[in-house]
Amino acid sequence: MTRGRFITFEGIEGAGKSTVAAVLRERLEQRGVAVCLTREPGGTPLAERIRALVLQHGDEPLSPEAETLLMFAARRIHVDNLIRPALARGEWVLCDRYTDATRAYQGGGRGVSAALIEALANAVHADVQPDLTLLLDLPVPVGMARAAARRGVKDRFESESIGFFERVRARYLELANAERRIVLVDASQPLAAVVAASVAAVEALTRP
Ligand code: T5A
Repeated sequence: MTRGRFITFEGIEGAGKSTVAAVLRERLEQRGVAVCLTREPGGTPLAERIRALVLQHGDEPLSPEAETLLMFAARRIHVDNLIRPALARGEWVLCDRYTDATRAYQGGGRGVSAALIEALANAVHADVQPDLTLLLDLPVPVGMARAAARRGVKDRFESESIGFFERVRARYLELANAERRIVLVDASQPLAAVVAASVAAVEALTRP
C-alpha cells in the first residue's frame, strides 16, 4: 500500500482554511482519492477535549509554554490515533492547522523559543511531516472581518490584539520563505481564485 499524502492548511483566523480544505476534499474524492479531513487542535475525541481546554477562557493563567505543551499533547494523540493510521491506509490527510500553527502562534505570537518548539516537534512527530502546506495569507484586518462575520463568542485566541495576529502572520511568512514545502496562496482573492491556486499546488504534488 502506498502511503497517502499529508497536506496541511495554515493562516490567521478567517483566512479560509476550513473552506478551502472542504473544497479540496470534494475535488480529490471526485478523482477517487480516499480523504481524511481533520483539524488541530483536535481531530479525535480526546484531542478535541484538549482543544476545548486551550480555546476556552479560564480563570487560571495558562503560560505560553504550558499552552505549547497542550498543543503538542493534542497533536501526539491526533498523530497516533488518526493521522498516521490514515496515511498508512493510503488516505490523503487534509489537516486544518498543524505544527506551523505552533511555530506562528506560540512562537511568533507568544514568544515561545524556537528551540523548545522544534525539540517538541521532533519528539512528537519526527516521522509525520506534511508533504505540502498551503499558507493562506491575507492582511490581518481582512481575516478579522471575515472571522467576525461568521462567529459567535470570541475564543482565547480570537480575543487577542491585532498586534498579536501581525506577529503570527509575520512568522508564517518567514516560514514560507524558508521552507519549499510551504506554498503561499493570496487568500485575499475571491474564493474561486484561492481554490484554483490551492488545486494547482496539490496537482503539482501528484506529478512524478
Ligand atoms: N492554534 C492552533 C495555536 O495557537 N497553535 C496551534 O498549534 C494550533 C494547531 C484554532 C485556534 O488555535 C490556535 C489558532 C487558532 O486561533 P481554528 O479552529 O483553526 O482555531 O480557527 P480559526 O483559524 O479561527 O478558523 P476560522 O474558521 O476563523 O478560519 P478559517 O478556517 O481560515 O476560515 P473559514 O474557512 O472558516 O472562513 C471564514 C469566513 O470567510 C469566508 C468563509 O465563507 C467564512 O465565512 N471566506 C471568504 N470570503 C471571501 N473570500 C474568500 N476567499 C473567502 N474564504 C473564506
